[in-house]
Amino acid sequence: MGSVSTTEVNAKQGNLRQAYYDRIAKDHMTPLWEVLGALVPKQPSSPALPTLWRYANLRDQVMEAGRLITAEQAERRVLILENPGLPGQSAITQSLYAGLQLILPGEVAPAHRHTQSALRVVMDGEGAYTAVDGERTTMRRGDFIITPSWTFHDHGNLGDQPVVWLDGLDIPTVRFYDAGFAEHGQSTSQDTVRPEGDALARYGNNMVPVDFYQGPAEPTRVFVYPYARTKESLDQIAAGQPDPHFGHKLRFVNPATGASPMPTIGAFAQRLPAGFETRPYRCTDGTVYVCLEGEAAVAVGDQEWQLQRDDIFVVPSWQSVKFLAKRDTTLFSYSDRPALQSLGLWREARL
Ligand code: 1HN
Repeated sequence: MGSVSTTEVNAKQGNLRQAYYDRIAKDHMTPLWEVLGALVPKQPSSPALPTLWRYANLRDQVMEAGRLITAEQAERRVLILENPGLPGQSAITQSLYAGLQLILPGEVAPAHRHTQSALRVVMDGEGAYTAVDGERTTMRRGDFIITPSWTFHDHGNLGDQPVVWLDGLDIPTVRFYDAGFAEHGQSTSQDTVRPEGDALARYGNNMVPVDFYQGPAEPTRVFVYPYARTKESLDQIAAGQPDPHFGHKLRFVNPATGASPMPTIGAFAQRLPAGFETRPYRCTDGTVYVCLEGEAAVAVGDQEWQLQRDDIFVVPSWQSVKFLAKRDTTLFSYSDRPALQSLGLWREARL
């Protein structure tokens, strides 16, 4: 009797298994042992790629869109910043969306609401407003504005300059949970029911209305965090010692609870003094950064960029990030950190 080699035994066993997999696939079953390692990785390895978008190019491209379609025709005239590792998914990380929106003088973006939560960071131009549930706010550079889940919102440009902002939404998160609802408003622009500044005065000045008690998961009534205030805080704390990993970094909160302004998206503002180099850091919340001021070298995983004013980049989950500021640099960032934290999935490593 000739001996059978191990290779032959393995080949035969492989064929038998494959035939079995093919049979059970017809009944919608598949073997765990073939995918277990990929399902339960030792550490995150996001398909999202570290990516930089230069503002000069973004602006040229969105201005061209301005010649091709009106804001009203488009409903929202936005170029999606799509992660090259997530093609066709309208996603910048697995859980978040980013887009650059343009509104030209005289245009309106009609009122609607949806269960997706949104934030804006104003980048360019003056004279536009966003209205959230009946109150307008004038959009100024660096302002962080939110439209929480299911709040009516519309935009308009009453000035004479194009206005550009970054939109951040939890679109992939809401899609993952199959929880998307949307509807149009009754009119193109909402009727104003409160004067500008009302919400900030009532809820954003270390006080709340006497009979106001907020549920823990409710979004904040403060829907604009003016850059003037953010900058004032950063300027002040920058007189002190920077944290080795963060420089001077603050997170935006719902002032009534201390929680994130919205449950699915967290936002941060950060100052890196000229010449300061951060130690490498990573965390499980994939993060989108905007360079509001300054100039810095940034290393994300194996990528390195010379960051200029208004450039946008993404740090996927568990990729290390490290900065070297060439000048005093101010960064805005947003991520899914509050969602991960409330699910017990947030981790960080200070390297
Ligand atoms: C949206 O409502 C806005 O209100 C911007 O400006 C981008 C992307 C997808 C879905 C809704 C806005 C959006 C969006």
